[in-house]
Amino acid sequence: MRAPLLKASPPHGDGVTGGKVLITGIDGYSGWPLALHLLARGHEVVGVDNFVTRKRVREVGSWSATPIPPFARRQAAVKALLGKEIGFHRGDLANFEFVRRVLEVERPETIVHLAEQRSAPYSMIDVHHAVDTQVGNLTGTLHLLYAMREIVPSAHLVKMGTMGEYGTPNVDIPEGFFEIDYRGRQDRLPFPRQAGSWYHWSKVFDSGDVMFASRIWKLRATDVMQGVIYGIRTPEIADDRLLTRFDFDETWGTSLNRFIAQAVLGLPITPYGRGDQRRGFIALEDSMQSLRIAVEQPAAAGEYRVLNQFDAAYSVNELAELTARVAGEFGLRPTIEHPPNPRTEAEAHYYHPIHDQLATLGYRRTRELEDVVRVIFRDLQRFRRRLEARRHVVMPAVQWGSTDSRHALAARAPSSPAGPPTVPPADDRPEHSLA
Ligand code: USQ
Repeated sequence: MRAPLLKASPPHGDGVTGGKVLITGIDGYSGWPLALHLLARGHEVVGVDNFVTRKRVREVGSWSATPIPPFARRQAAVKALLGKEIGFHRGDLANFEFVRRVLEVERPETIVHLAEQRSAPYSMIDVHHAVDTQVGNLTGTLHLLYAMREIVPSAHLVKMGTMGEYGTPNVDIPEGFFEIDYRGRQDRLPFPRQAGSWYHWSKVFDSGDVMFASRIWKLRATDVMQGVIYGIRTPEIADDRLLTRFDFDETWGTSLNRFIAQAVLGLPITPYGRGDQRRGFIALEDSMQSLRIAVEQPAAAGEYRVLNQFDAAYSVNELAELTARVAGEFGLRPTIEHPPNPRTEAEAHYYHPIHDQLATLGYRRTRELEDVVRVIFRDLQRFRRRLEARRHVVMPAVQWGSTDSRHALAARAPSSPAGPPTVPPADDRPEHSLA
């Protein structure tokens, strides 16, 4: 069933009047805060989602630490607290007719495409999860590209990619392209991709498809090479009714978010293996700022623009130590343990990606890592009961070296005799009739 399409209220906010933005994956960790941020900037926002992230997180026995109400209640909260409306179409990008219909009805100026399976460990569970990830992600992107070409050819596609497409080469990582001099000839070529999971490879293939479509059809496209995002709050998320999801289990939680949840739970903080693997990180609020900048300063017709989006690179050891130090301020004394690395990845390597383009477009870092970590601790202490109920899904089970981790996942049992609640609180019930 499709939620009624609402008419957006006239733009207001801090002076910026934006065009209509369609966010695919609006119910997700990034999609929801982006919707709130763009509304505050005066954009009209319409979303698409099939609620499959909620379903997949339940599949691995977890839930968001923050309670996430059904989407209609999220829309109602936006109306009550911000006086704004978010249009919404429930459906799956795997259905090309659905994609066409949404673009025909909405005719957005920008499409921010976030509706993809976003977990590396989930894609590594077994062959079915690998196929589900790659087929689903590529199908959705191709359907969007074809429908854009046909219906809104001058719209701008902001596509969520990942820094993980590049891997960890022993040279600097440019923003998408590099100049090469080979056997006496020169060219500007896409920088080699060396992804580290089936999920990350799906983003590589997506990037190729978006680059090709922008070339043959003169589409405008920005491919955002997103680093690891951390945090719960943005300026628009002051009221708990507007919270975004916060995953902490092994499959859906990302490293720093997980480390803080582990500290709150009294579990060891888990930098995998040696812990010197480095990644680029960015606070949720600044990630929203970057995406908004990409929306408001679109790529030119036929341009395939690549933005590396992160603020600073940290090793997971550095993040673990910082987490343990800030935990002390909250009376917590977590230990740091190094479980055998479930992933196949370099654990000590050169890492120097360039990230200049967003700054050129006006991006400025506004959040310091340590401050955000404190805010997360404060929030997670309030949601401790929900963390406790799922503490058995925190430690790693999915092994990159195995072709089938389903049994390891299924073997995880609740550690408390009471186990997790069998009936979630009313505000966390899944959306009905999931696509
Ligand atoms: N790691 C640990 N301990 C943990 C969890 C992770 O040491 O408990 C390590 C991993 O081995 C890896 C690093 O932390 O070396 C990053 O892992 P992550 O789970 O924080 O992030 P990742 O799996 O790479 O994926 C996340 C998002 C994905 C996004 C990506 C950006 O789930 O959607 O594309 O970050 S990036 O990492 O730059 O590719």
